[in-house]
Amino acid sequence: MELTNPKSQLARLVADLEEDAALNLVDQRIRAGEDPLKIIDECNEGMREVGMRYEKGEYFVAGLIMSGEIFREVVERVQPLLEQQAEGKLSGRVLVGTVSGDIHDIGKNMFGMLLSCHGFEVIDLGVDVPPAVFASKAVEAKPDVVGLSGLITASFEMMKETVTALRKEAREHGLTFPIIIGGGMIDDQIRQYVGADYWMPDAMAGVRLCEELLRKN
Ligand code: B12
Repeated sequence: MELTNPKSQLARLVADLEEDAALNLVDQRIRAGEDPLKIIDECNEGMREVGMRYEKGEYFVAGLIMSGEIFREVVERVQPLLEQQAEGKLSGRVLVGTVSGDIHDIGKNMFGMLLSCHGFEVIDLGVDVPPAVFASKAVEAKPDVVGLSGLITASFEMMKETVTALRKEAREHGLTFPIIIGGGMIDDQIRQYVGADYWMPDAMAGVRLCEELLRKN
């Protein structure tokens, strides 16, 4: 198998779907006191490589599923460390979900987990959430921030519809909440297209933005 992006050993093991070896290495690095966010970043890099191999036809959907399972197990291992490091001073409510038609939830779950570790109340609507459900839940929960996740191209259109539905309901009910979008392919051009207020490249940056937005209010 060709290695197009052999940056770190952990990223390579995830990319090669070497579950046991990857998890053993994660355990070792946790014992050595490494920053859990660095471990997650390297796994993320491995996941991107899995996606590239899938695009090239070197992996099939089973490879995507396997990589998702490895990532889930890594998160299970680092989550207690992240919880220990939790700063949790501010409190605010964040409504999160993956938009309609998209079932990717690893990044969204990570955003939610890090928010909880930083003292936020998280209302997670899950995956494949229709725009109308997002909008009605926002009216019910009155969140301080709404975060939409989407990883596939088709999600951009759905994010746009979701932002429109959220803004309409917010106007009608006198609510104001900023909308942040995130997911592997999101950039500022997509943010503009979708009409969201912000986009963030990773979950931790999203948490910092939520903290900043709450401080401003
Ligand atoms: C694992 C995986 C799957 C798993 C998902 C398991 C799960 N429970 O989520 C399964 C097998 C289900 C899957 C299915 C499919 N997948 Co898939 N999948 C992936 C893969 C390899 C990794 C995604 C991942 O979890 N990465 C790790 C997480 C941590 O990264 P992340 O989600 O980007 O999140 C980070 C940031 O983006 C951010 N973030 C994410 N959301 C949010 C939200 C907010 C508000 C904020 C602030 C931040 C934030 O925080 C995270 C950490 O920093 C990607 C490859 C890739 N490059 O992303 C393909 C990929 C996304 N999949 C792809 C495809 C094509 C599919 C399928 C259509 C395959 C098929 N033929 O069935 C289906 C789609 C099903 C659907 N309708 O949604 C394509 C999409 C291409 C496109 N242009 O649309 C990709 C890019 C692979 C590729 N290169 O071709 N997939």
